[in-house]
Amino acid sequence: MTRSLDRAGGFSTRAIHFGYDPAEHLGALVPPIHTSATYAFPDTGYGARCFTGEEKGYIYSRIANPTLALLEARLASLEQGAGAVVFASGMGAITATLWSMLTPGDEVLADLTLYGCTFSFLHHGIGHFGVTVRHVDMTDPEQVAAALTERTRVVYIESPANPNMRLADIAAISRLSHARGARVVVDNTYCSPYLQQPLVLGADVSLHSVTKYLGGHGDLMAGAAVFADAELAERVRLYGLKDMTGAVMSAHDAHLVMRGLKTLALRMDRHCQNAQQVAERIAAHPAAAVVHYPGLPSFAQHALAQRQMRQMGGMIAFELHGGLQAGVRFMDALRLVTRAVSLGDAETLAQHPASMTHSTYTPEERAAHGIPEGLVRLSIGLEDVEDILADIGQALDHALAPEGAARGGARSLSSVF
Ligand code: 7XF
Repeated sequence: MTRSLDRAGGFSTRAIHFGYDPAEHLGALVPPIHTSATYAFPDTGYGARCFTGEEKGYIYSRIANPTLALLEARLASLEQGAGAVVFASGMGAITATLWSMLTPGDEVLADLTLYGCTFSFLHHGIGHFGVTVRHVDMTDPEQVAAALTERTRVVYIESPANPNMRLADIAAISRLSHARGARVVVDNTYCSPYLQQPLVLGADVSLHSVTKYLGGHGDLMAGAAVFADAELAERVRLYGLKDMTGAVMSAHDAHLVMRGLKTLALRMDRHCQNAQQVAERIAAHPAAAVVHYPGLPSFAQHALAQRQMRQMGGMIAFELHGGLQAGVRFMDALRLVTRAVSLGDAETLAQHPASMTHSTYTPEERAAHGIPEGLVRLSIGLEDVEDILADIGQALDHALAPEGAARGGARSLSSVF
């Protein structure tokens, strides 16, 4: 048996070695980057058989590429999937997967809170093509059970949800949904494969913005979908990727993602340790009104988080007394922590969902979907925790309403910016 066929080993061992044997590549320790867009056929018949699927050879890199294939095999191994497909972005993964799973007349049952562009794709993208979208509060599996109909093809979840950290019980919702013939798609971006394994919990598809923890360094855009069913993976590759979106990951980025994967477990351990301390510090500060972090005993779904996630993650959301205006004061006072969207980078990042990542919702939609105007989101990085704590501490002190400042909890965005 060659090393490349050896499926044994723990998470990090597979993240570093899975699917690759240097002996098959001139001894090269690091897998080569195959930049070729197209592949030579030894004769016409071989090329034709590749197109019918009788031969498994490479044809064209929008369909498959050896560097991407190695990353796909690694991701499938890490999440115990039957197959994986990688994409040019997380939105590429989400749109290609949903285009492939849904036809006019079908219904998507989605959790209340979703990342802004996912919400936008459902309502202003695929929703325009005869697919109905309904939202229920998936923190309560009973509401999912009551809402499923014979038209429900896809149940769509983020857990923890971007940006408010609400969790969904993936195992319970998968059981309920499968009993009614629906498939469960989980956006696992906030956890990465290291912290949560949706397919092991019973889901059908695990999606990632690889731009985040998997890449890990804020220097690439990429996405991935891991599937429990190899046939669905193939459909997404040959329809959603090849024909509908063309959202192909570049081989150079696949190389960077594999470099990031080698340290995923180490980085996640540190993100989680740092975030736990930061969440506790914010919760203890008089400026804080509410802190959403699964590792806090005050978190409503703390027990579910402990059951479902290996550790409690690197993301925190909170609201301050004084609402939106206090949140803006906090953000503008930050010195080390960087004001930026995205997450999962080495740098600690702070952003304001209502005016940034979730500005695709109307104010009324944000209110109905659990996204307060004053919510602040932190992606806790890998810096020394004392430095993160010091910066956040001084910014919280600053956010405590200065002399004479109005308490602005109910103010609109336009009156603040
Ligand atoms: O297409 P992308 O690689 O940016 O990934 C889209 C995406 C998908 N799922 C989740 C849970 C996400 O958070 C994202 C991207 N979110 C960034 C953020 O929330 O900061 C995007 C910045 S606008």
